[in-house]
Amino acid sequence: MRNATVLVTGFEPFGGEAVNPSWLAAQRLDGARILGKAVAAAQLPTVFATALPTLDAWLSQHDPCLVLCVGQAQGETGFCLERVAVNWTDARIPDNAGAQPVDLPVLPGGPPAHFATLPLRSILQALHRAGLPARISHSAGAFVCNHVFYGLMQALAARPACRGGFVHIPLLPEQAVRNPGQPSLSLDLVEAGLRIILETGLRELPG
Ligand code: PCA
Repeated sequence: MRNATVLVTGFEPFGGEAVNPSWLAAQRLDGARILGKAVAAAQLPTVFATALPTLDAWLSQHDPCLVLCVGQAQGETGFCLERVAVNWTDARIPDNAGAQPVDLPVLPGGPPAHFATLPLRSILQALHRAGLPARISHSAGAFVCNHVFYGLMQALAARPACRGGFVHIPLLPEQAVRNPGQPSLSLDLVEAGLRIILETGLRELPG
């Protein structure tokens, strides 16, 4: 059956961290079935030069009906449902290949911004009903996550049957121990929230 796959991506650890909860949580969903759709998880490099080619390869391989990219955001207390990806890069730290692009577009000549096509309001309400902390965010930053979110939505413009979006998640409790004062969320709760996001997104797919 075509369009039966859900693609969830997470990132490699970056910025000196040993783990990235986005990948640990995505991995837990690999092989799951949600509302009859098979979930495939893929890891993206936290590298400007290779993250989008890697994502494109996964899109071609799976031809998904829904894509959720997940990234870690230190300082966040809950799920940040990203509304908008901007065509701009301003890396605060080097990526995992040592590149630190500043004041450069993601896609020269591309539109200034792309919006997520997931039903963010319904997802927010579903997360809150489950007692999970969540908000809608209007900036995914200007590092690799925004870069991937922008590239994802640019790619999905050519795949109108596929909906997509990006969610940032907090550090894990074990990461917060090494980053005193930073809020955190357990991997179990992150996994539970991602399942809710995917289920709500699938329920509201057109057709
Ligand atoms: N977070 C970074 C990139 C990889 C990740 O998990 C970001 O917010 O851009």
